[in-house]
Amino acid sequence: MKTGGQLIVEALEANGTDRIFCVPGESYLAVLDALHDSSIRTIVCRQEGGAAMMADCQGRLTGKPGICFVTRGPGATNASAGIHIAMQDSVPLILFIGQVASHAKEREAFQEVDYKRFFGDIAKWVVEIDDAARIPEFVTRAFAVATSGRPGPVVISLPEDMLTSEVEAPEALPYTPVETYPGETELDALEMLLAGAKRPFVILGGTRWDEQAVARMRAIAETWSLPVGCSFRRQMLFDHLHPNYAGDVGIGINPKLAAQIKAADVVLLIGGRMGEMPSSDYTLLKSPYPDQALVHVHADAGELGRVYRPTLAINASPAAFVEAFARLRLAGAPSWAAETAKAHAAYLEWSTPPQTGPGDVHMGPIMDYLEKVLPEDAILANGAGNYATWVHRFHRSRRFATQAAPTSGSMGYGTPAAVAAKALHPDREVIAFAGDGCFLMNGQEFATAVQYDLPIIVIVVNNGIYGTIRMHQEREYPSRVVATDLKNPDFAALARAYGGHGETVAKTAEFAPAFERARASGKPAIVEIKLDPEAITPTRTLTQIRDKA
Ligand SMILES: Cc1ncc(C[n+]2csc(CCOP(=O)(O)OP(=O)(O)O)c2C)c(N)n1
Repeated sequence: MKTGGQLIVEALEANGTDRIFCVPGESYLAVLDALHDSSIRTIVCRQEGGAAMMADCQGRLTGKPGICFVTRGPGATNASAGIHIAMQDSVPLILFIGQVASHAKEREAFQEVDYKRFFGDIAKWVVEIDDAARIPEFVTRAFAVATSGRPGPVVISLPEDMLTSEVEAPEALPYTPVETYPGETELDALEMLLAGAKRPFVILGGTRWDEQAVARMRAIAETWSLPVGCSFRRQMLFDHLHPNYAGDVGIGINPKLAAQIKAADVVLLIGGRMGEMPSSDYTLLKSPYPDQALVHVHADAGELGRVYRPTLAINASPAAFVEAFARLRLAGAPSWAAETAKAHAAYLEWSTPPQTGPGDVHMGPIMDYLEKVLPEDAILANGAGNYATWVHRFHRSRRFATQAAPTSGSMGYGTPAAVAAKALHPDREVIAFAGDGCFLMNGQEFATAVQYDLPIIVIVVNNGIYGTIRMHQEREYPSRVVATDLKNPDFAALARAYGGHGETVAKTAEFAPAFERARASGKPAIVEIKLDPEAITPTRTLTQIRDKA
């Protein structure tokens, strides 16, 4: 006989879980108690949104579900921020929620929420376990659902009395990963399409990639001289210094790259959904009928033909697809090789930062410095804000599993993601970028970094405004500023108050020594950059935007 709490922990162990992120609650004490006897590492966080984002980052970097435990009601609603991110980003995650006891259900008991309804639209599957004997079945199924097809978050609600009940249950067996391979017919059709192509273009996106798949894709690009772009916030899928790399298909895309994609005759979209942001609001590829012949490769058949009618639909995971694609050969030399080289030259020009700008701190030289000193395997995390443009446009990503940024554009992601990344890879450098607005959405997880001795460096780009919104505001309603000014704390002092290391950078030249002191401190650190709010984009000032409105 075992308690529900013990069975949950055993099922997690059986499925290979080695850590969980949580905020405790009295609703799932029986699970916490079972964790006491387990080798699973428990990372206790400061807010459930941060905990869920950590689980998302774990899932994003490993391809295996990140695990998060929260309490009912307020815990679950806080965690929803991370669930939405995992959903939009196709990241495997399992959120366990302590639920009210069975006798109290449907009375709007203390902190009671109907999770099927609450999470219905932002989770892949939501289930409540009423019989502890079925825990092994449901937990293993949750792993299968979270990782198969298009991965995503699963929510499991755990009534309190179910967790304390003692039952006999079958042993939990690990989930069986499901692979989806392309068929010979699809590969023949792909070969034919590429044989007739004059201006092909490859866009990589989505999840279900791994290091080997990325290496295979690189070899394919070389064999076929294909120009390759990475979808919004999927830059870790292709080496940016590779001569076939054409650029980031994201927000504020290089106009030359946009023109190249629009003019392509065949677009090979591997793994991505080509949503509103990467498609520049459905203009690069038109929905539902693209101008280009679209080959769409996706692990979930439900995504094929959902937004774009593809010329050729291939239901396969990126990893399985590139394995098969690597076996195809082109007859003769590709006619587009010169265009591919030109596209890379255009990328290099686009990703070279300006060296000056308004104010005393210039982000261009700072990005140059980071590019020089950060190792190729450093992990960069960020949330949303105009500051992120500096990272996405000027960081030349080299390797797989080095990026953690939500395509949902959720603020507050960078700091918790960095904590999870550092816990996963203590030997690698982990840098979070945040705006002043972004940081304070989940900045309290800096305390988690201190608690677990995880020396992340958070670069807070402080311009004293919710910059992105101010930019839109000045463009749409010039000089009518509402709700976008911020009065901020002293971020370096805040870092020290938490027990970390703090630095303030008010001039460009101060950045390098400040960053090196942060690195040498061996502590979690915040490096605050005091950026002039006029430096709202790498190329335009707020005043220019206002004057042009
Ligand atoms: C959770 C969340 N809330 C609100 C927004 C809307 N939003 C997008 S960017 C932004 C401002 C970001 O400000 P900051 O982090 O200071 O960066 P900056 O743009 O100034 O560089 C806001 C409020 C969002 N994307 N996510």
